[in-house]
Amino acid sequence: MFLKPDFRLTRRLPYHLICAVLLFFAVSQAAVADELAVWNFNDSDLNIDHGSGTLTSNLNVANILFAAGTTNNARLGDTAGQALSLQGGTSNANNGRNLTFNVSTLGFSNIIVSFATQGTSTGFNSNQFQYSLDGINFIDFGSPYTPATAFGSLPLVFSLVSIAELNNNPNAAFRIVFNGATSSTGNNRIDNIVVEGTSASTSSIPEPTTALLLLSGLGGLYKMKRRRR
Ligand SMILES: [Ca+2]
Ligand SMILES: [Ca+2]
Repeated sequence: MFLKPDFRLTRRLPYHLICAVLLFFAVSQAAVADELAVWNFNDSDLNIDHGSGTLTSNLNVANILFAAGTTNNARLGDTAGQALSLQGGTSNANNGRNLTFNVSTLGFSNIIVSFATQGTSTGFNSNQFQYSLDGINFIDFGSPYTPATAFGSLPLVFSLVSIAELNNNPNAAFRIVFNGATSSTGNNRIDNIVVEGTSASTSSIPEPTTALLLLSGLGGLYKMKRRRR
């Protein structure tokens, strides 16, 4: 004996529910963030690995090194590979110096910066994240952070969604100012720096009128189907 699917059940599905599901998918699509810039350091350099942007540092060049990385915050299938490793330097000369990344956010909003980090006991233990609207003047964002002793599985996340001036800004820039190192070889590792945002093309949640049109259109289709029966 064969089991027959009960199509009556499908017919009874209220079209409101179908519309709600369709709208849910439309809005979900809107929430998808795109990576504007990713540095995975797997090729042991400061050149960007996905997207576009520039990364510079005023630490002594001898103290800008690379060491084993992590998959924490890795994107687009990146492997752990290498991570950036920044040392305090002779006489802790690198305290107060920084890592700066310039990333145009043209066409994007809801900017979020994240990265994985870890530090040794004598490495930089008081680091300030900053952002810039003009690429020249930097503004503290949040309190200084102390890196964990291991990368772990959760990245540091700085949500700049509330800073509207960072949206669609060709001069947007971000900076980590390092402080608190107490030995020349004390260090912080950083891996998988990601700048992401919502693109203009996917950020448009249907306006009420559009949603209404969608609903009435689907309603019409449903009625036509019913009349045919
Ligand atoms: Ca890496
Ligand atoms: Ca690279």
